[in-house]
Amino acid sequence: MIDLRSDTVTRPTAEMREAMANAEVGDDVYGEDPSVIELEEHAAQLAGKEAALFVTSGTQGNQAAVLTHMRQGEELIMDDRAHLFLYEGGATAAFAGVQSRTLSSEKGQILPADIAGAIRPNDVHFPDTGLIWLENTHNKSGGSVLSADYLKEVKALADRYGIPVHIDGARIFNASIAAGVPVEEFARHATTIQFCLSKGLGAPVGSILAGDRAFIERARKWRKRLGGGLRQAGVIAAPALLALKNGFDFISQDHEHASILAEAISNMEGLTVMNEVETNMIMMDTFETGLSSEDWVSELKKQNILAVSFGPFTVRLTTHRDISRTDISRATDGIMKALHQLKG
Ligand code: TLP
Repeated sequence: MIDLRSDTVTRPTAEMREAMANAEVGDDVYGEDPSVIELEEHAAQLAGKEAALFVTSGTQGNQAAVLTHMRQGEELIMDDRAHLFLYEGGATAAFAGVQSRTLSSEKGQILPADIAGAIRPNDVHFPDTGLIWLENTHNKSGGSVLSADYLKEVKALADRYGIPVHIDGARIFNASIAAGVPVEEFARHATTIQFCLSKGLGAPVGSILAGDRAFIERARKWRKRLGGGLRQAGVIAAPALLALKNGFDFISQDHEHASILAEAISNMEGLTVMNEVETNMIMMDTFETGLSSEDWVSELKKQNILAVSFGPFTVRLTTHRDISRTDISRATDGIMKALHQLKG
C-alpha cells in the first residue's frame, strides 16, 4: 500500500526505536522525566519562546492554547476552513465555551482589514475578542504557506488591540522548508505556537505548545485537566527529540515528491490539481470524471493507494517521510489505472 492519506502515518525509524528503548525516563507529572524536559527545552529554543509543553497531539495542543488564552463567552477569530473549526470535533465549543467567528481567507490568509473589522468594540452587548488564530501551513487549501510578512502584519494589528495570536503550526516545518524561513521567524509573530512532531518530522506521537513561561505553566494545568499528564513520557519524547535535533531538511524531498505527483496528475485527462503545490499536499479535483471523491478513494484503494476525501469532489494526497521516489512512480501508474477503470 502506498499510504498518501496523511503525513501522520509514518512509522518510527530504527534510530527512533532505539532512542525509545534507551530513553531516560521519570514521572513527568512530577516534572521528573529528563527526556521530556530536554525535548521541551529544545523545542522552546527552536521556536524562540521561553518555554514549551509536550502534548499528546496537535488537537490537545490547540485546545490547551484556546483554554489558556480565553475565557468562556469570548470570541475567537479564525478562517472558516481552519482545522480547529472543521476537524477538532467542536472541541472549542465543548471545552472552552467560546464563540467562533470565522472569516473567509485566501489560502489561510484572512485579510488584515477583515480581522480588524471583526474585532469587537468594548460594548456590553458584544463578546470580547479573545484570540486570533492562524494555521501554517494551511491544511484545507493544500498545505499553503503563510509568509512571515503576513504573520508580522497580523501580529502588529493584534498588538494594537492587545489580542494574542496563536499559530496552529501542525506543519510549521513544511512551511519553514518551503519558505526558507526558520521556525523561530514564524513563531516570533505569534504569542503562542503549536507544532506537531508526528507529521513531517516522522516522530510517532506528540506535539509542542510554546509560549512565554507563565502561559506554559497555565497550559500545563489545562493539559492535566484534558488528561494529558503523562508519566514516563520520555519513551515518546526521545524519538521526537531525535527528529528535531537531526534537522528536518529531508522534508524538502516530500515537497519534491508532491510536485512530481501533482505534475503527473495534472496531465491526466479529467483530473485537476486544485492547489498550487507549495509543500506536501495535493488536492485532486475529481469533478470532471463525474465521480465523487469517495468513489475515487475506493478505486484508488484497489490500486494499492490510500488517500482521503477532503470534499465531495476533492481527494487529498499527502507525501511524507515513508514515501519514496519509487512510490511516487507507482502512485502515478495507479492513479492512471484508476482513471481508466472509473471511466470504463
Ligand atoms: N490533521 C489531520 C486530520 O485531522 C485532518 C490530517 O491528516 O491532516 N492542526 C492541523 C493543521 C492539522 O492538520 C491537524 C491534523 C491537527 C491540528 C491535529 O493534530 P493531531 O492529529 O495530532 O491531533
